[in-house]
Amino acid sequence: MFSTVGLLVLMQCSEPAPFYQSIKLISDDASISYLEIDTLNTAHLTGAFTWEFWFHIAELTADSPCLLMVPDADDNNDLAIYIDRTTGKTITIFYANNQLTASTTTNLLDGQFHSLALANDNAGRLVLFVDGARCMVRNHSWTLNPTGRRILIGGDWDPGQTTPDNGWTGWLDEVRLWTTALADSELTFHGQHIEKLTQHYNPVLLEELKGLWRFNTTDKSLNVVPDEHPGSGERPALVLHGEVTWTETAVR
Ligand SMILES: [Ca+2]
Ligand SMILES: [Ca+2]
Repeated sequence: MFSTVGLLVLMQCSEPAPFYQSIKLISDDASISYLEIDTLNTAHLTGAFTWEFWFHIAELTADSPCLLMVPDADDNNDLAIYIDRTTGKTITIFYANNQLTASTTTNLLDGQFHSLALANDNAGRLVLFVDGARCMVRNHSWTLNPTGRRILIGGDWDPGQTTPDNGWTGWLDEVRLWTTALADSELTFHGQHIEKLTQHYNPVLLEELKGLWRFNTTDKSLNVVPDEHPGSGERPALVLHGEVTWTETAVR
């Protein structure tokens, strides 16, 4: 029978399992590391959507770091997000091969964690938020034409090429995909509160969350990141490519 003293000794001797809270991508000019969504329903990509990223870019390659690239059938930028590698304050968005730029007072390359969200409603309103502050609003009539495959996070495909580039070294703490344009007030809240999925409990809104990759696990051997959105439906996984490691580093 265990004595109380014996149990205390056992508890003091057992190490808590490390908890990994983010993914580290390690890239250089010779080869980049990235995450690829195995397959994504194109209906999640073409209507109203919000992409959200919490990330920390620590080291650059010779290219501007790419957060997201959704290619069309020719591997052109159907939807893509790049950060200017010189200032860290200009963000270039590609949408249906159209190029937009946004400016932010925040330097996204200052060695800190940041959040970035891109939301598009069904009425042609596209907004970009950085750390909870809106830095672009644009009305458009463009239509996306994604294939649902070869979607990269942390790099891009150049047209006609099979080698990904525009990588960077740093951490991803969380990525989310919604099939609705989150309201500006919601995006402001999310910029400061990664720990909450919604500002107020909202089961209707949560049904629009179709991809949730938090990179929180005790299992460092995983070579895919499972989707863990709370509702039912498809579970697109992120496949790790290159030098990718689980780390205990997190935003919070
Ligand atoms: Ca490129
Ligand atoms: Ca995380």
